[in-house]
Amino acid sequence: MRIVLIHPNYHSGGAEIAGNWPPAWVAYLAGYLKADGFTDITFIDAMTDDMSEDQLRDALRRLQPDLVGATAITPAIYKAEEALKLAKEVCPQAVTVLGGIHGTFMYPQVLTEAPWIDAIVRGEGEQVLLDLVRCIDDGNWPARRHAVKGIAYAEDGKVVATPAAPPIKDLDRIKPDWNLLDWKKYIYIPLGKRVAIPNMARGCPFTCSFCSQWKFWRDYRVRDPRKVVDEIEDLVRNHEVGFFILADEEPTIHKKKFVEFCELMIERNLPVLWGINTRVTDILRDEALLPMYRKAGLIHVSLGTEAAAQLKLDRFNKETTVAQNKKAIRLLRDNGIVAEAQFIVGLENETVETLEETYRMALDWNPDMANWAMYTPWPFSDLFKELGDKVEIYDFSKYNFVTPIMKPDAMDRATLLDRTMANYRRFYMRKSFLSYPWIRDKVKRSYMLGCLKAFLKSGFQRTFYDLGKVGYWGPQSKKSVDFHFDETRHLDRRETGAIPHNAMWKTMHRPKVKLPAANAGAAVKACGGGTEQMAVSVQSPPVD
Ligand code: B12
Ligand code: SF4
Repeated sequence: MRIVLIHPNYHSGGAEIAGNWPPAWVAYLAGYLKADGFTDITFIDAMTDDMSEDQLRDALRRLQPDLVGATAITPAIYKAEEALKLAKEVCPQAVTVLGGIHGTFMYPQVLTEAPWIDAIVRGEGEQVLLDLVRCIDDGNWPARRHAVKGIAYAEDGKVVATPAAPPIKDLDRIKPDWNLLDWKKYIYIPLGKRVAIPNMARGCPFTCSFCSQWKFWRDYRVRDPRKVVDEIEDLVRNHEVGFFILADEEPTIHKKKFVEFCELMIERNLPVLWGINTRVTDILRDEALLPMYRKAGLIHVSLGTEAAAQLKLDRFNKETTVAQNKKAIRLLRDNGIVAEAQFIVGLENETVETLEETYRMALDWNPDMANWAMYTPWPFSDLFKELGDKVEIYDFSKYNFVTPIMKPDAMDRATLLDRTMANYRRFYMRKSFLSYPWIRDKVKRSYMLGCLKAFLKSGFQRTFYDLGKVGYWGPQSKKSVDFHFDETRHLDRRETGAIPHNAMWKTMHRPKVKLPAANAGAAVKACGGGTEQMAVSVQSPPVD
């Protein structure tokens, strides 16, 4: 049975400015299928290769697959739908399958607007895809598709969702196949080296209202660190990978396993640097361990410092959080680790003054890097429901952290973009002249200058924040900025076929505990979560 997996050709000027990144989903799915004997798998990276529709069509015509699978995060959904439409046209006999976060929750809408998609795999993909492939291979598709857990499909004009598949308990059963990727394409610009995205843990015990990752994976699970380090050794030795980020939501939550991971990295002494996203509180908790983390190769930590403050300014004691954020940044920097502060901006209560405040905070905390992401209301997040009709744009292709989806009450979207760019300009101008060139630590200095190079490249190419696409050339161009929203796209909350649908979907989380506003603050975590949520989760992971 021939399987083709496609990463759709979607681009947006955020994380991509740092280089071409390899897709982890392909390696993990392919490895799982291959272990069961389904070895005829080809991967088409239409994104990295910037493939036109004709090129994709030709490739599919040549391959004549039996199954075509595409991935989709929310902003890539239309590109994924188009890729599968094209697959259906060229190979009508092939079963077309969509996976990834958007279809997991939005399958009623997706199956309605893209009827050429035969099945949507909901949630964690490995076991569900394997079951689906077996069903096809046994000649039982579509007659017995209802027996495949964790999929959705359309039948006689109705959307059918089979019961959710249980999360894979032992993640070590998944042996990724990294050989499927053409490694020379994936270069991380700051270091000029090949980059990988291995996955140690899945899920998150927190339940932040603006995030949906905790819902997606449902259960927090972590792999045996030794197996992860083996995988990294393979990536370094056999694929010349020189930098990686962990795909994990929160890699440091399970302290014991994270420490073991770092110790093993030190033991193997691999020529590789790496980065993570994590929480301020974990950095504070691990203060004494930071030199060891750095020795293990950890060079870059991105912190969700201001997310909660922007989202719920009135719900927590900002002083505590500000102090914690500042301290975590200082600790990282003192230990030679690049500290990146993440700010989420652009909610309806954003003003020119609050944006300015984030800039002042960035100066005060003095991280090595700062990032102002536009708030993006994932339609399956809790906050989306709270926002109600304040969300006016349903063109999901712009749900990408760089386009202002919400219009703040006090300013237009172009002003929001302009003030955000002003923060970037001022922050990085200072860093370029007063900081990066003077860093004593050679490794960190060259890393920071490499990051600057990536920024400058995307600035010249006008890909940063999609500035070229929207026509932004500085404050004077504000009036002519056009975000090109497709306003024909809509989500009718009353229409059951269009609203996010969570039938038979259970997470390990119990309902959130509503804390009184006065004491909510002390417990707030970097990404906006809080210890109150940890306390009530059914199976909180060990945090010793
Ligand atoms: C690595 C990463 C990237 C890499 C992507 C590399 C690549 N080529 O894939 C880079 C840095 C380029 C990137 C960029 C962006 N990213 Co990103 N990224 C991540 C991150 C950290 C990990 C994703 C990952 O690899 N996970 C591990 C794999 C194994 O999981 P997975 O992809 O979900 O795949 C599993 C299932 O979804 C399913 N599955 C997935 N695809 C398919 C396909 C089929 C056929 C099947 C059957 C199953 C299936 O099976 C897989 C195995 O279980 C996540 C956050 C997180 N911690 O998850 C954000 C995340 C995915 N990114 C996000 C966003 C928004 C973006 C950007 C738009 C931001 C920006 N403007 O820069 C861009 C878009 C880039 C683009 N052109 O598509 C959001 C998406 C949210 C949403 N609802 O859509 C996330 C969740 C972050 C967040 N905080 O919300 N990103
Ligand atoms: S801590 Fe919050 S923002 Fe971070 S992954 Fe978990 S739920 Fe999402």
